[in-house]
Amino acid sequence: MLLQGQRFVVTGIASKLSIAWAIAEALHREGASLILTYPSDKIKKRVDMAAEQFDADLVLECDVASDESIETCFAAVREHWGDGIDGVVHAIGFAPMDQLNGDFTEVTTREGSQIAHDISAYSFVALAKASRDLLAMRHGSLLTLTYEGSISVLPNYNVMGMAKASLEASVRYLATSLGADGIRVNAVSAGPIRTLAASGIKSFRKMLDINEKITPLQRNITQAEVGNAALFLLSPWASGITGEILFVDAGFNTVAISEQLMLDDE
Ligand code: NAD
Ligand code: 0WE
Repeated sequence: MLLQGQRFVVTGIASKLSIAWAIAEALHREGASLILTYPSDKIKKRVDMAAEQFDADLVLECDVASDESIETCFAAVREHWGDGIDGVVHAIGFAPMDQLNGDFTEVTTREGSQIAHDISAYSFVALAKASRDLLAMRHGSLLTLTYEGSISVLPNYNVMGMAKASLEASVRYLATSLGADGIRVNAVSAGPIRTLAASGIKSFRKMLDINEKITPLQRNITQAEVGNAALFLLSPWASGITGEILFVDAGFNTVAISEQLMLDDE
């Protein structure tokens, strides 16, 4: 019970496969109290299921495309936990589907780029603004989820790579801005996992197959492994860590040419 008596707001649950579901599960397992959020009525049912399973205090609407929705959400959080919160989890990413299939230069548009950056990167700053006072009261922390596509190129990740690079820079700027308030800001960079956000991505299966040939651990990672790393960064055990991107990718980012791919070619 690492987090008994601590309070977290978790965004980004859309199904049992969601990374946010596994983070909520890990936080709940360690005794934390939770508020869960959903972006639209379509998703609410799933979040209600999670709320029941993890004994959440509240389920609130929070569409990060709208400042008003974010403000209303955190007003309700403030109403419930007026003396502060210990953490906010941002597990949100979105680009229009047409941006994620095909040649980067061809398929990337101004509108697609704006949406990807707004929902996937700026929204983290927006959540930081809305939760700053509550986090400062208990020296809490912010956590987001990113992906290797911010640094190196993967087929079809396209404008999401730009948005994740922006998100990772925001982790560092927020960490510096909020450090004086005792608030930490970190990210987990997760390896590929089959979630709703991976469905509809052309040849995602193939990506997972190739990934397990490249990683030092010779396998893909699980949602639960991301949940445990997230739990650590959100916990007092990580009190000296801020502005950090922690890879939970079975070592993928450390390898340039894998032994396995050399063997396959012989
Ligand atoms: P997911 O589809 O389960 O989660 C994405 C979430 O974004 C959903 O819950 C969706 O409701 C939410 N969302 C979209 N638009 C929103 C809006 N306007 N307001 C509020 N919420 C909105 O998929 P996931 O893989 O669990 O993704 C969670 C995070 O993890 C994303 O940031 C994603 O980029 C990141 N990530 C995923 C992988 C992977 O391979 N699945 C790897 C690394 C990082
Ligand atoms: O960040 C992500 C998911 C990004 C994502 C996925 C979708 C699918 C549904 C953003 N927006 C949408 N919009 C939709 O309409 N990941 C890290 C998972 C992911 O997505 C990829 C990947 C990987 C890995 C897309 C192409 C290539 C690899």
